[in-house]
Amino acid sequence: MRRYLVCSDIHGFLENFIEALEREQDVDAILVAGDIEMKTHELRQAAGDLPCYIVRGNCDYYLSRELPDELVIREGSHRILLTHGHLYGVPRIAPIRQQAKQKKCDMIVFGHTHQYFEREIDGIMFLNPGNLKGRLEWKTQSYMLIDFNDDGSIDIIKKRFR
Ligand SMILES: [Mn+2]
Repeated sequence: MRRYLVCSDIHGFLENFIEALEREQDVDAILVAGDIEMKTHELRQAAGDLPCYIVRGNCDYYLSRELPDELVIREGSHRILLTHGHLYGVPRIAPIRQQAKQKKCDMIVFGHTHQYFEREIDGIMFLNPGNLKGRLEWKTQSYMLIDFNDDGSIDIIKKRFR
């Protein structure tokens, strides 16, 4: 089994990202679906040796040379489209689904809405981990774990951060 830690919309709250990582010890890779609002190297430094895939959100306009708008990540038989979602008008389903089909992806990880979401639609798994923005009292943050099992199945685990 390989476990991914998936988060989005950190909006400068590096300490929340670090804390989520500290809580999850058995992680093999990290996906960040944009709106980091910090320097890319700060995030990468916090991720340490773990593979860390980051895409750019609408609030990361100043990182256009460092971060791509989207990535396709292969894990076993799965192909994951990682993109913030604003370019496809999320939470609208159709445009981002079209892109996933074009890229032959069976999973989409996006953010932007700050709302946790997991649903299989038309054979594609739509996943939004919610947001890691804000301080203790906000109590709206979440992230997600994806377990890629050896038999090819996946398990999605919602993690409330506060
Ligand atoms: Mn956004």
